[in-house]
Amino acid sequence: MPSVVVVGAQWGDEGKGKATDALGDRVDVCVRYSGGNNAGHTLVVGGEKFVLHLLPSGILNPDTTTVIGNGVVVDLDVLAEELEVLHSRGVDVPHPLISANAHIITEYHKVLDKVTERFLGKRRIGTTGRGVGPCYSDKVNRIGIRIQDILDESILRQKVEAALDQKNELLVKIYNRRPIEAEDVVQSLLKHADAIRPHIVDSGRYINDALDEGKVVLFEGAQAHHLDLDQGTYPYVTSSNPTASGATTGGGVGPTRIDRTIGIAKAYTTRVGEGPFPTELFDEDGEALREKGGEFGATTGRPRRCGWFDALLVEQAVKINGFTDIFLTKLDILSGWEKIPVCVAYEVDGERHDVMPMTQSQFHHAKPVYEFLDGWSEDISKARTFDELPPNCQAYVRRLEELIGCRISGIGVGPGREESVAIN
Ligand code: 2SA
Ligand code: GDP
Ligand code: MG
Repeated sequence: MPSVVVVGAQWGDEGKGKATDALGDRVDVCVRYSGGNNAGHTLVVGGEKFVLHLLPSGILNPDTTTVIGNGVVVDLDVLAEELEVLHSRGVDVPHPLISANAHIITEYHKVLDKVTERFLGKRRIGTTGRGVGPCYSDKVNRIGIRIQDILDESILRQKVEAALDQKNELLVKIYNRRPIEAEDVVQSLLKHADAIRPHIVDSGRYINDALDEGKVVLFEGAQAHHLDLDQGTYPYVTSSNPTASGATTGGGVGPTRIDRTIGIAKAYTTRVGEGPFPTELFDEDGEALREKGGEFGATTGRPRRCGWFDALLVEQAVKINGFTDIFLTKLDILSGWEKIPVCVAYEVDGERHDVMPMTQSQFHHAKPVYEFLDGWSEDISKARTFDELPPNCQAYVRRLEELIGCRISGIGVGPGREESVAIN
């Protein structure tokens, strides 16, 4: 597998971190290609839990070089803190390489993220409040601050001042807040200059050179297909492109360089933040999934909304991303239900839809049509081969494969690095 992209197939938190880490011993270079520290990727290694926000999930593999790609937005305080926390826990990881073209999340992005959400009130997106959306909008508006700007103090100052001319108008006049001082922002960024300078790279060249040398490169997505700015449930999305094609723009490689795209799908569905969710449960089953699955935001701690597996959602992600295979996570959480509902179609205003409807208003009105699959009661966390899974559990996996139109090549049966079933 010379190059592989890992993408969330639902609304995030499918277990991308674990899947990325588990592939680790075969990976030479692990690249984060989108998002920022809105992500929370959980790894459990030797019984110890690590939650990474900005660091690529390959970082715990000693032979893997990690890269923060140009498509990522970087909060330098968070980067320094994440490395420090790992070091203080005795985990001696090297500093990741950082793309010179990655954008920097500043104080004013974080303030704007929070005040905009408050201003939107009932129409809020439910962001993580990490400044991710405002940072990406500055990138698109061509007033962003990039990692390379740290290398030139006078350019950095000019850019921060130009951006703040605009932001302070907004903060003071619309949001009734105090203005932000440009010099405070400049100094808060410059204090990281010495630490990051040796690690700044032309990441596109670096990654393509690695591929030319036959190295294995893994592109790690954050968030998920249905949170993608273009493909997701807009406007309830994040401000980047987590989909597989985002790995090419956010990693700086051409589409011909990608060999495999793995979709990570949870055996049920969760969502955090606002937005439509047809199979969402408001009853004791939803509560049980949240409790058993530990479904709380890995960044904000917010309770995740929980519901049954929605095959239309994942089938859409399979189609648009061109997944070569799916890794199905958290199947162990479904042990104990007599019948497990799976959404196989929607009913929208009396009409049946076998694939995701085209428009936002149809999707908002979609009612799930369920097929009820037989459950199993056994603990499956010790299973390592498909044959070791109970027959009903095997049948659940096979039925999902049919419904989503994609091969399931692996199954997660627990949070630990080793707790997986490989299917050949
Ligand atoms: P943002 O902050 O601008 O990216 O928020 C926009 C929407 O994207 C959602 N989003 C996420 N959804 C699931 N998981 C994410 N990471 C954390 C986790 C979430 C947390 O791993 O649990 O801790 O709350 C993530 N990041 C962004 C977000 O909820 C908005 O719907
Ligand atoms: P990510 O954002 O996609 O990396 O996922 P998160 O880390 O936010 O959430 C996934 C949660 O499920 C984490 O707590 C993981 O440790 C856990 N997890 C991942 N795979 C499995 C699995 O197969 N079984 C169980 N029980 N937990 C898992
Ligand atoms: Mg997460």
